Amino acid sequence: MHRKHLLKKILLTLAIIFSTTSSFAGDSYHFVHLKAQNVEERSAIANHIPIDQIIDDSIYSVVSDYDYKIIQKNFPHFLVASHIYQIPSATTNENDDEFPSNDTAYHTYKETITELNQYQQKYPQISEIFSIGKSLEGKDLLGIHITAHANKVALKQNPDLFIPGIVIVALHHSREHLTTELALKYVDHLLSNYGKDATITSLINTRNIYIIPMLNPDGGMYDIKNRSYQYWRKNRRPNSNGSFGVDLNRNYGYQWGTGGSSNSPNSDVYMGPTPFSEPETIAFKDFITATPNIRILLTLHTYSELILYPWGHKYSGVGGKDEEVFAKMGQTMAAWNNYTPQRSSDLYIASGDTCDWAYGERGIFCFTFELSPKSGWFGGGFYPGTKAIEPTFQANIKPALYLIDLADSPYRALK
Ligand code: 0X9
Ligand code: ZN
Repeated sequence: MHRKHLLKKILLTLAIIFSTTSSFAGDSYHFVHLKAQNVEERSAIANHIPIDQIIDDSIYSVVSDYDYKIIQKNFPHFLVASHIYQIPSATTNENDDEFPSNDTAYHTYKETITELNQYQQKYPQISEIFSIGKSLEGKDLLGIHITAHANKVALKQNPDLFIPGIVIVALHHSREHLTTELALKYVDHLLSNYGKDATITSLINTRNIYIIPMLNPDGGMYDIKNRSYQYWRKNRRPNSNGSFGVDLNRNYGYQWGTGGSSNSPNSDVYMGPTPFSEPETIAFKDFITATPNIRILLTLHTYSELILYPWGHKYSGVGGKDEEVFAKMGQTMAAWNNYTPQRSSDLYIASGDTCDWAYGERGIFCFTFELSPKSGWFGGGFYPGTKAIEPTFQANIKPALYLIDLADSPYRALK
């Protein structure tokens, strides 16, 4: 980037950060820039804080006060720069169950449920809402099952019938709202093209497609509290020490707590007191376990534009043919969305994530997409605005159709 232009952007960003500082401030967050030379150094950092973006030897993250103190204490030599951001507290009586005014195109929990209901009403022959359980605060964890009616009838008669399944799940992390939007766009595109587009018609006729747009609705709605973004990541579990939240993507029970997560409840990468301590991860695990036809899982996160696959808890790959399948599928999808395909642990070690459990325990070919933007501080990071929704869908529809297609046998990817 041109130097002058870069300087202008930095000043603008700082102006935004400081102009949004309220005199009735709530929590503060810190935008941090760290330097780490290699994956081992990054993994050491990942034991304490989330790593949002890696560019060469730089790490960019937004961290809570608590996590910032941990960095200052443990990694002062890695810290290059930081900016404090004060989250504005409520100053009006505005309805807090709504996105900030520029982003009302994003769906709240209620709007998501309404949307799913409307789809079910409009397309009763090929869609059905299902619930996998309840969130900690008691919200229904809803999904939509897309398949031809004939499949549902056949499955009822013979539950052992193999109709290949895929699940797409969004919003493990509260602030990653773009993932819910992509999930809803997928639903709309699939349903509205049935009987019109030959590929989609055939996929709906031959697959069980499960889409769960909000696995962490408590966190997602907390993140838009007072109609200003809270930079919230975890669920809303009241922890024993008075802090809140477990990182749902560190709470799965495969090699849980073996690196890249924290046992401190205050941490933004808190693993929880035990594996599967949270209603949201339990519900998702139980749903997968009860749906053995699922061969492929896509879990949506933001940001950085990456396609990730196991392992996440150790540096090696899964080995054998499966490793080839993961790599080939990753490369194929990357050609469409222009994201970077890689093993999760090439970024940093993290244990207890969805994909390590899904593959390690259930043999499911599981991918994590880190959606747009590519860049944090200057690209919008977790809050890229309404303008990011449509391009993110356009970039990721082909990868989704490819995954749905391969759900009968992911090994076909190698043919
Ligand atoms: O750290 C995470 O949970 C994911 N990134 S995010 O910025 N959305 O929080 C990535 C998980 C990838 N898994 C491993 N690196 N093990
Ligand atoms: Zn995430």
